[in-house]
This record gives sequence, C-alpha cells and structure tokens, in this order.
Amino acid sequence: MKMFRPLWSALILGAFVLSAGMPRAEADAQHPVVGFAQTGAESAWRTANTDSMKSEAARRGIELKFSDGQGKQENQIRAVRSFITQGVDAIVIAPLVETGWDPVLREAKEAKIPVIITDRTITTSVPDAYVCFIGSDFATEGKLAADWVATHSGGKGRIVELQGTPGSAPANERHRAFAAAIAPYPGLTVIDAQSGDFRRAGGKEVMEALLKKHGHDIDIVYAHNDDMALGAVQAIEEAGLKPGKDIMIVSIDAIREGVQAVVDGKINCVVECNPLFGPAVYDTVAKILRGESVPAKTFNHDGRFDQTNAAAVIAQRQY
Ligand code: GYE
Repeated sequence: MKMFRPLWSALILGAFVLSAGMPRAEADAQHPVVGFAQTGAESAWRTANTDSMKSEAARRGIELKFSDGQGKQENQIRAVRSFITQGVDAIVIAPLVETGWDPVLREAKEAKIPVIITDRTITTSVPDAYVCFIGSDFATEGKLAADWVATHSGGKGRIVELQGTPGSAPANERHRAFAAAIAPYPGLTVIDAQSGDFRRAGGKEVMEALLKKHGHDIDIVYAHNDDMALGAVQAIEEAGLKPGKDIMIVSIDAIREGVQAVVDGKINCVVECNPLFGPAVYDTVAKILRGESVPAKTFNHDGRFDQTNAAAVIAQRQY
C-alpha cells in the first residue's frame, strides 16, 4: 500500500485545489454565505427586518454574516469591506443614506461579489454597482399619507413633519412625495419639520420642542415612521392634549403597535411598509448565483390602515 500514498495525496491535494479555485457560488447556490450590512436597530421596523433576514437564513441553511451598523455609514462600509475580504458569495446592504457608497461598491465589483441593495435606495455613479433593489416604494408611501391627510382634514391644517434620518432614501422620498401631494391644497401647510432619526425617543423630543414653539397651532403631525409617531403621542399626551383628536397623526410602517394606536384612536392613519423581505432576498441571491436574471427593482405591496380597517387586521399583523 505504501507506494500508493503519494498518488492518493496528489489526488486529494488536486481535489482541494480544484474546489478552492471554484467560486463558492457554483459550489452551492442554495446554501451560500451571505454578508448583510444592516443600518442599526433604530426602530421596530428595523428589528422586524433583521429578524426576517436572520430567521429565513437559518431556515434555509444559509450562513449569514450579520453586521449592525449602529446608525453609522462608516460601520456599514467597514462591514462590506470585511465581507469582501472573507470572500462571501453575496453581499446585502440596507444603506443608511443615499450617497457615499461608490468606493466600496467598486471594491465589491472588482472582487466579483454580487451586491443586492435592500430597503433603502442609493445613488451611485459606478456602472452596474449592484444587481438589484428589493424594498418598498417610499414615494408611494408619502403620497398615500398625504392623500389621507387631504381627504380627512378637509384640505386645511398646519402640519409638522417628523422626518427620518437625514440623507436616507425614506426620509428624502417620504418628504418629497408628501410635499408634492399636498401642493394642490393651499389650506394645508407644513409649518415646521425636524428629524427624529426614525427613533421613538427622537420623535418624542422633537414633538416636545415643536409643541413648545408652536403651542396650539399644530393641527396635524406627519411622521416618517410609527416609532416617531408613538413618541409624538407621548409628548402630546404629556402636554395635556389628545393625540388623534386634538392633533391628527399620520405615519408610515404599520408596525403592530402603530396599528394598535390606530385601533385605540391615538394615531389616525398608518401607511404600510413591509420589512419582512428575508425570503425575497434569499430567493434573489440563489437566482443570481445560478446565473439567472432578476428584476432590477422589486417593490413590496404596501397598504394603509385607519379606523375603518385597523381592527380587522390587528390580529394578523406579523411585525
Ligand atoms: O420606515 C423606519 C426605519 O428604511 C423603510 O427605516 C425603512 C425605514 C422605516 O427605521 O422605521
């Protein structure tokens, strides 16, 4: 047997070299290694999104390398660089802000690692910087919120806007679309706007400051997410006013607590923004790794809940 040993070693070494040289993608499209650069944990929406990405990876036997960016773009960029160094099969980014991604996207492209942008859109000058986008249409959400306000306010009211993270796609687009949709109503005016960074504490602080500044001159709150709206509800109650009655409140996400606040009459309307796209993301990763084509943009279908339909859906809310 002794004389066969060199042959066996050579064969085993050869097989090892072959598999190491073969892209992992080709080795196993169903069980890839995926790096996910998450923004942070600023809201209940975000926590639900993280849970969806993690639990679906575990269910499918996908190795997920998860990074919490803690609300800092530089942390996300560092995470993506480390995914590249580790040679993951695909990179998923939920980009905190719209700009500033070009260098790291160029690096991923040079390393031939496919990138999927989820949740928030970006602008980039790098050609073919990422394969596709999966998320919600923030402009539609802003318009749905504005249309509800226009209909239910009789086209009149002084609005304060609690904005999301500055420079983020949802803050930019929810602002722009809302402004455009109320423009035909001269009686509706945004009298002030401040960022609460998509956080509950941020929404409460900003609302306290706005109530101090404007006193009883606020008729309507438009919050870019439910967490800030729920913070505003607290501030309004602490100021001795009735949220949902003295001040109309409209927000976006439709997290369970937000829909519950609609049932309770404290928020008037929530526009849905579904965070549960783990399954769609991993289906897309598998397709990309198998060399199949995927749509450049996939948008979730988002609904809207108010007093007319919130109670009927509350039990089925999944996030
Ligand atoms: O609305 C907010 C979260 O990017 C759509 O980010 C997401 C937003 C969501 O913090 O709650």
